[in-house]
Amino acid sequence: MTAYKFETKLKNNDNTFKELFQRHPANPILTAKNWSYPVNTVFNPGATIFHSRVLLLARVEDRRGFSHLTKAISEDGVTNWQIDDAPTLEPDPDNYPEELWGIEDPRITWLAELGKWAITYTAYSRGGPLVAMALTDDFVKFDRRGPVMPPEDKDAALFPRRINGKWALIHRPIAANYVPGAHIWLSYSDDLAHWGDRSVLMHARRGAWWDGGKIGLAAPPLETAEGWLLFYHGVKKTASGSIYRLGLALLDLEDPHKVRHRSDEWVFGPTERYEREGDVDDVVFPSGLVLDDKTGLLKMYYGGADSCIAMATASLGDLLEYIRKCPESKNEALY
Ligand code: BMA
Repeated sequence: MTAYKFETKLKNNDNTFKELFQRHPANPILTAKNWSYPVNTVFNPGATIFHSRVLLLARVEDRRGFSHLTKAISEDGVTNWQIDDAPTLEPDPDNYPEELWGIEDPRITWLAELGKWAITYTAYSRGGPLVAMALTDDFVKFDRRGPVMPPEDKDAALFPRRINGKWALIHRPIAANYVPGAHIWLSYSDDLAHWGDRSVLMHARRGAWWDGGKIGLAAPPLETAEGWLLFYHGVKKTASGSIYRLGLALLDLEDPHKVRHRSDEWVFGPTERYEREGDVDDVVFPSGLVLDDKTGLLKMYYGGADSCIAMATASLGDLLEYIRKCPESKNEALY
């Protein structure tokens, strides 16, 4: 019989698991109670730096079950949030029919070339969830670009700059009634409107894996000297529901289709009460990152159990040291 070989890449000297992310003691940092109008839940926020402050664009679910986006701004990214007292970006199904059942899960990318932020979000259309995009330079007025990918597709974000002359978009289509599995794709465009050169970037693993069956982008890809750091969620189906956790991968800087490394184990998962119990139990859903260039400290914003917004910090150096030790990715469809 062969010995059990798996060894975590994250070990303390006493053989316990060494956490890469530290939850903020003030978690959850935002809940429906912080809103000045009645809402069901707030969760899964996009994040960016806006005028030297942390700006979150929260997914807010109203008491019909439909979502809209509302911004919250804070100096330290933890306390004293200034929250808009009405939805910042509301579904507009009269002009954008794909937004019939709401808009969800925004990811924010600063596009220096355009001097604008791109917000990629899920529009919940009659035909299923699809990827939509809006541009803004002030988070007050939004220039909607409509559907970018047809249903079913979500968990999308742009890379912050062109790669080999083209914009690149990560997204996650699902082929219903076909080979089970939801995988992360990469598509390219010259003009942010017409997308092509599509291919699978990373496959969901199968069987017992923590990311067996379904994966999707978490926060937008982060450019580092060693490659694009990819934060992705993996879903494990269990008898009592699904568990949403976070994994990491490192993509080649100039050819992001090359997955250099991929973590075998998850690096962040639901353990706290506000992550384990809520409208959807056992979900951490990171969707926004803010990096302090001077200290290398990352703030990761995430939804907890589809019911609150929480934050955890990590050192970018630690994340890179970890992912470097992870296996080279074979990017195979079957594990
Ligand atoms: C996913 C998305 C997320 C949600 C998660 C868990 O499919 O819809 O918005 O947080 O499910 O419910």
